[in-house]
Amino acid sequence: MSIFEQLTQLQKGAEEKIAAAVSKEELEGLWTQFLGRKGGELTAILRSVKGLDPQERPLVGKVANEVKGAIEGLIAKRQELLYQANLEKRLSSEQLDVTLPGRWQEPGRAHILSQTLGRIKEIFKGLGYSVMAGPEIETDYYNFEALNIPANHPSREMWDSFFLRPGLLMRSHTSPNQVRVMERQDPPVRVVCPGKCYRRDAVDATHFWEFHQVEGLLVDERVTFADLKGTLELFAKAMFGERRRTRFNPSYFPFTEPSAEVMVDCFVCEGKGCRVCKNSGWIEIMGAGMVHPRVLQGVGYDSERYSGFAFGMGVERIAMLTYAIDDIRLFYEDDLRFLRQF
Ligand code: FA5
Repeated sequence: MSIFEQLTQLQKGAEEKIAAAVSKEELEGLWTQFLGRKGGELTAILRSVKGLDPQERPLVGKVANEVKGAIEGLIAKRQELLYQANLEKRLSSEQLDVTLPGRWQEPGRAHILSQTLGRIKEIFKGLGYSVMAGPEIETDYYNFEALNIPANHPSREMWDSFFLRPGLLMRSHTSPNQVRVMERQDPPVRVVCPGKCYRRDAVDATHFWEFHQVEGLLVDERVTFADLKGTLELFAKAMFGERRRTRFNPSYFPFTEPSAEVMVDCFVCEGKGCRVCKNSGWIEIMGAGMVHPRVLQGVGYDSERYSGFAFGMGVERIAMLTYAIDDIRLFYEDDLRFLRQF
């Protein structure tokens, strides 16, 4: 068989195989089989060119190039054909109905108590306070002793607590943070400490067994009760608006002297008296007072030189006043119909 016949035969064989190929991989295999540099059938034929008449060589080379071009062209064409067929198959099997409504992902949001806490912190940050946090599991020392509430002191009943074991309890207020902060730093101190508290209180519209407080503490030279009143009145106006009125009632806390209860007029009845304010027209939002000298001395402060005020506000009560919510239990029931409103 002449070399030209060989080449023609090769091309014919290739044409048949390429036309029958059904995958990209198969086509790649055919390319190697016919045109591969090492061991390809065309290469093998061309090797024999060496023994040819030198005058025939250029013609053989030309024809071989044509055969190569033809095979490459066929492979490319077949590849394109297979690709299109494959695409059509996929398009018809993976149908997409663009008229279907999308899957709605409802964006989450901060719980209303977190939002309220955020606002309280912002207001005090604006007044130059820093924000700190302390542990929820507290020792008897920080929760009571260091706050001038010795064991068996009758005022411990004010904080009916969940004890984990003797000497260790779920903190019943955020006031232990006063001591923790003062132990760590010298005056001047200006700090708010938000956090969860736990008490064995009977649950009603304004009491829950877990709730949040924000403790505030300011210690410096010449701090007076007027500073406390001014600060808290400013806070109440920033938080509730100019319309709400505040009132300071004399009160008692072992760690402040004098002490006060801060009340805001009831948002439900506007002070006339209702279930929420227990007919008093006022809702208590925090306890406050001038830090007792014994507490200052306990952390090594010079109580002659320094004085300070402290307050502890209930975050739930503040959220109730801000958003006109008449039952504290709503915060903890995880009812989305309620939570989605804020
Ligand atoms: C205290 O806990 C004091 N540590 C506050 C304080 C701090 C006084 C610094 C002086 C200086 P009291 O028990 O009154 O005080 O609680 C403070 C506030 O926490 C209350 O005004 C109320 O808003 C909130 N609170 C107390 N108990 C509950 C409860 N069971 N559920 C929801 N809120 C509560």
